[in-house]
Amino acid sequence: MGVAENIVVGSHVWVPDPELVWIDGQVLSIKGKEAEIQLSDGNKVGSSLSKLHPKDEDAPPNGVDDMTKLAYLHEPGVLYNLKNRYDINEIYTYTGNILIAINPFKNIEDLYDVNVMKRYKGAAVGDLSPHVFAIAEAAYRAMINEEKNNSILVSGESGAGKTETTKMIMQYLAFLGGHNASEGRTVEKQVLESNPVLEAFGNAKTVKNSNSSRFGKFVEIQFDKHGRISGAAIRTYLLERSRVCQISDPERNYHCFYLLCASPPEDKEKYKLGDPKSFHYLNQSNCYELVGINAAQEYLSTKRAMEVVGINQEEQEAIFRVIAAILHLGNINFAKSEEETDSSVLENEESKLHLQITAELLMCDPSALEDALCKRVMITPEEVIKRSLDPLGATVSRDGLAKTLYSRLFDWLVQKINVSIGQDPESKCLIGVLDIYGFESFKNNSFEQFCINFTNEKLQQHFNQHVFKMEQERYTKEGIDWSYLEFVDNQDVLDLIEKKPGGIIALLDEACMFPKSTHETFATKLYQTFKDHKRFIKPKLARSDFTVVHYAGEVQYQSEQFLDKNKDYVVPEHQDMLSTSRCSFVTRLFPPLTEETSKSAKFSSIGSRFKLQLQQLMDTLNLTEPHYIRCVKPNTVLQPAIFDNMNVIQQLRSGGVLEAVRIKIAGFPTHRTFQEFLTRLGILAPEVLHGNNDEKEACKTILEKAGLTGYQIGQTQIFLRAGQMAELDALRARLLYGSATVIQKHTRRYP
Ligand code: AOV
Ligand code: MG
Repeated sequence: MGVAENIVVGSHVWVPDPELVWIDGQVLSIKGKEAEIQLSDGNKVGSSLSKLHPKDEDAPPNGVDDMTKLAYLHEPGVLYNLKNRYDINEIYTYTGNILIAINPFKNIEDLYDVNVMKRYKGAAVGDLSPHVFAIAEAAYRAMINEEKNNSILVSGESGAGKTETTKMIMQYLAFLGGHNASEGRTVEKQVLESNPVLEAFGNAKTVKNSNSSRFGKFVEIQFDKHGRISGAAIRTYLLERSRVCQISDPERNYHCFYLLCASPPEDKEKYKLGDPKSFHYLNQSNCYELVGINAAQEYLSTKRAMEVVGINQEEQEAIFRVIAAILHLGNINFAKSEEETDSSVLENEESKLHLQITAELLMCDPSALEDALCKRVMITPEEVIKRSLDPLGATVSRDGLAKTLYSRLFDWLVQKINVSIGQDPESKCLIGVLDIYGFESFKNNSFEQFCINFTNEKLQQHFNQHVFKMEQERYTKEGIDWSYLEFVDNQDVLDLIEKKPGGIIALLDEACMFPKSTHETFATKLYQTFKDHKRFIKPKLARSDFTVVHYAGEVQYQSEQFLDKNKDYVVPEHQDMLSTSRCSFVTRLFPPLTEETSKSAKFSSIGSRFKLQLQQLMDTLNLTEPHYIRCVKPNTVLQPAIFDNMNVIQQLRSGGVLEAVRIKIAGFPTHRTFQEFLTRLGILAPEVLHGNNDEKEACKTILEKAGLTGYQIGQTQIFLRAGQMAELDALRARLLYGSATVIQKHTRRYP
């Protein structure tokens, strides 16, 4: 039975709207399959009945704290429930076990202070209002009681609040599993202080978020048998490398560059730094400062955090020397050589100076640095020749060196933090917290988006399996049949991407290994291989673009840079030059190549390595009891108190929230205790209410009288299929008001 049958003249309905997505109104008249509707904004519109959804007039004006309490679980119901709550600063809402968090873009007073933590300690989910602490509490209790690993998976688009949410979770876990203040530099302090360090080096301002994480992160917090934090391990995923040498207005490079430029005079002197505007890697954008952030103070607090996580003064100095060297490196420019054609020399005195300083900071030989930037060694059977690069080639070489230096530095930081926090080999259990990039679809989508969306497909599969399992368990507990549940899987998209052999990543690796490949030959290969794949589309008119039909929608990828970006390749000349540095920190970043590694290091596939990392992540997650938090960004202007329906609904669709709702709808989305059911619908069979004490029987009679089928009666509750509550309400409305007279009657339908 469709929705249309439940809608009569006088029904309150949700009508599709191009701007608001859904708008409410009341049906004025129905002709055939068309309805005329009086909208709440004063307009009248016509709409096909099949497009309407019934609106629950009895829904509480401030919303319900769990979507499953909605009488009608459908898209407009979900959307407006969130909106009504957001308007009164209730940013958290459950959908069953999933927490939805809508970014308030302002500090909500007393939302996270220690008294709130104390209240949530020991409370069950649902006892108190929805909160990120309630989820962390549930994970901790489950871990202690069942001695099982748990995980909390935080997702959402850029700027939705994942990182902030993750920090709240870690803070709460440190509160529960912390040590005495007298114990000094404790594990939990180190875990918490790893955040500002990683943010300084791995976050940057983007158009979507002024503190955007440019890497994915999984933090495993280990606990001892007393439930106290005893160790931790941090894994990071795919840091964005291109940002180091290329930014566009109004974005910024990684925070650490600006912090260092704002360091005290003696440090600036030491690192030969000055105005950030003088560095090419920073002045490609006009944004140097962040609103509300004092870079000089941040520099000092980052150093303090580095100290806490065990990075000593000497190491800090080496790190900042490398950071400064990267800035100077970016200012080395090349010009055509007058003497040799197709070769390059340093452009001018200024470039020579920057080369000198870069070499000094990296503690290597300036002429070796110049050679590494401008020349390539060619080994022929007869001799070894040095070939010069043209100015463009030398610039590419320079940027490559900057990216390699930075990404090695970042990996070093992560590893160092891991070593100094330490793993607890005797740990009983752990809680993993995942802060990973959400689904992305831009005008231009490259290899990064491809990897990010691949991650999301993986997590979506995990999510679906979990939601599905939870529903089954709930039904089994009530002793009802769940054979209705249909499981929709995205395995086909995953196969398209990662299948070996023959998936997109495998074909990309093949292309990278074959010297004559171009992005065009790669794209052609994709078109041929997947011409009948229903998740793959060759866009009309496209010559090298391809579209993947992701669970969250279609994304068109530009293949131009896929080959380049997939190659993790350190130029041997760079490697050789840096491994001779007099600075032990730099040589540690570039250990000399052994015969073995130098061969295999020729081409290492970022895509394949990422796939492997993801598989390891999934294996870890599969051994845990997961908890999900879906962060939502209510607007694109990053302002408080603006709830943009269109934006929110897109995220609910792509973030799997509506998918979870869909799985619920496929089963028995509405459940009511016998008592609740009778209160609302007793009027449909008044005779059963008199003289009959068996609530279950009374409910059964009402359902039979209404002519419904397919519902289930559990031990304590009635389980209705989607739309059945609306049908019952429509019957009740007819009984109460007759038919057309209902128009304009806004009184509650029953006392
Ligand atoms: P993200 O992690 O999801 O984006 P963040 O956690 O960095 O997003 O949040 C972005 C900004 O929103 C923060 O800098 C805060 O200003 C604000 N914000 C987020 N959550 C809250 C909250 N609970 N209360 C108050 N303000 C908040 V990205 O890493 O870009 O994908 O890559
Ligand atoms: Mg983040």
